Amino acid sequence: MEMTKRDALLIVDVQNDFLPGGALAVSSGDQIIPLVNLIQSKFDFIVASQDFHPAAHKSFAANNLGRKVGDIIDLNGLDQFLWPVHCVQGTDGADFSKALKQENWNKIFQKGMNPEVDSYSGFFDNAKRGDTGLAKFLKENQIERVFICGLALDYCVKFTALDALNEGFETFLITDATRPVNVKPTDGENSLRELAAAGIKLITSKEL
Ligand code: VGL
Ligand code: ZN
Repeated sequence: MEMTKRDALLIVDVQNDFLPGGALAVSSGDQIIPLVNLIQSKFDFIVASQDFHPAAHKSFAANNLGRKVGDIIDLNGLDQFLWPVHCVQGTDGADFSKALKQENWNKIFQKGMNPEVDSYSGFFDNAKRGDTGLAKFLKENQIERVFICGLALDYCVKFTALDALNEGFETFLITDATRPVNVKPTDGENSLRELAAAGIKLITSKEL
């Protein structure tokens, strides 16, 4: 593929808590890191998202009396799957993996700071109210195509890709540079099907 100045790489949530040994580990999530590092060399413009919760975030089962991980509650009108405590601001779990190259990043977009709403997408919270400013930043920098990789395919990668498309970017998912958390074993495959049906182009890193 011919890469241009109008292309951006979006690296979603490659943080310690989503890696093996972390609080919300994605199986084989660490395997994408060498690939993400390699892919970065193809791009002049790179942004990363960072899941960055306050300890009191209501998406954590521990902050909902009598609830456990995997329960679904109503959180301010939205169905909320309850997660283990993860990516808490100031903890090692919220940090990017040390194996991940960061020196060429243009900007980091943090999300999930409002304790009353979860935020899977790097663009907007799940209620579509809070805006991280990512779309504006990409547009100000004349970006037209976004290439997405990172964790987890079935949550933050999926919703970031759908919002990117919705914001008018030609959107590519780099399928070998993502992994699903698979709350249900088919979530990963279903996400790929859903993204392709929406008009997101599925490519492998070799095609870049
Ligand atoms: C994520 C669940 C909760 C993700 C973040 O990065 O995919 N998943 N918070
Ligand atoms: Zn989270």
